[in-house]
Amino acid sequence: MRARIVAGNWKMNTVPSEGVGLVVEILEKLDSKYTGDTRVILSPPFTHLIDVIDHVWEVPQISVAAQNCHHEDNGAYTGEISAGMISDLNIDAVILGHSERRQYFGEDDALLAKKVNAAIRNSLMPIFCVGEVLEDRKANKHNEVVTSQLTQGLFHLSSEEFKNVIIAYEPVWAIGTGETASPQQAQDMHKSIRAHVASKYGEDAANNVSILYGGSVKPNNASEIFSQPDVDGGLIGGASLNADDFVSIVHAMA
Ligand code: G2H
Repeated sequence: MRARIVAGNWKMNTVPSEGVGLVVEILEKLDSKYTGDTRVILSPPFTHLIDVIDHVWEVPQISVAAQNCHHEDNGAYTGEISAGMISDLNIDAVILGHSERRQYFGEDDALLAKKVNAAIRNSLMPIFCVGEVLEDRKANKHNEVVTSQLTQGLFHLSSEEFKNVIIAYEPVWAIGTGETASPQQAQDMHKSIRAHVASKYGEDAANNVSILYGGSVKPNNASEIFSQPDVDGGLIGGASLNADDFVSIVHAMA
């Protein structure tokens, strides 16, 4: 049975005190010993990963993810953070391949494949993001683009390594725009992603991998998107910065 997951990607928002305030509020509203069926992941900026993990490390169904890591384990890379530095904080996941990293920081599939390796070798679960831009969708190339991102970024992993991967489908045209993929568009893409995983790793692996939807998920549209059979949860941006909204999205997954 694959995991159901709601992950909050705080992006470059919150200073440490605000981040701690947010996690405290989420715990109050969710339950300070939350053991729900939906796994919750919080992804704050690097500066307060440690503060956030301090608040949730004893909560069974809540974990913490970083938003990026470098592809090397150490070295002369001023300003960078390695996967080992993150996992040493008892953090177990990292978001990789987010379209904002691809778009603003020039991260391509070849680099992302190396970052995925760095994550796996340091026991971090990659939350690997894929998604097409509007032109691709208009040209009916969305399936092709997404399958290529998966093949190039992930499919060098062994079957054993692939068991640690979470996939997030985030159509770029729906990110922070207020526009969401329709539940049917999300389902169609998630089904296509699962089929692509099956073609490489087999049916069992495809049935076990969690595929999250991301892109303007809000309390008022989460239930419908999450009710699709191949949607196993969400990667939430803007709405994860408000404890009421985020907790209501977590409940929408139930
Ligand atoms: C997509 C999503 C979270 P938002 O980037 O990764 O953000 O929910 O604000 O569209």
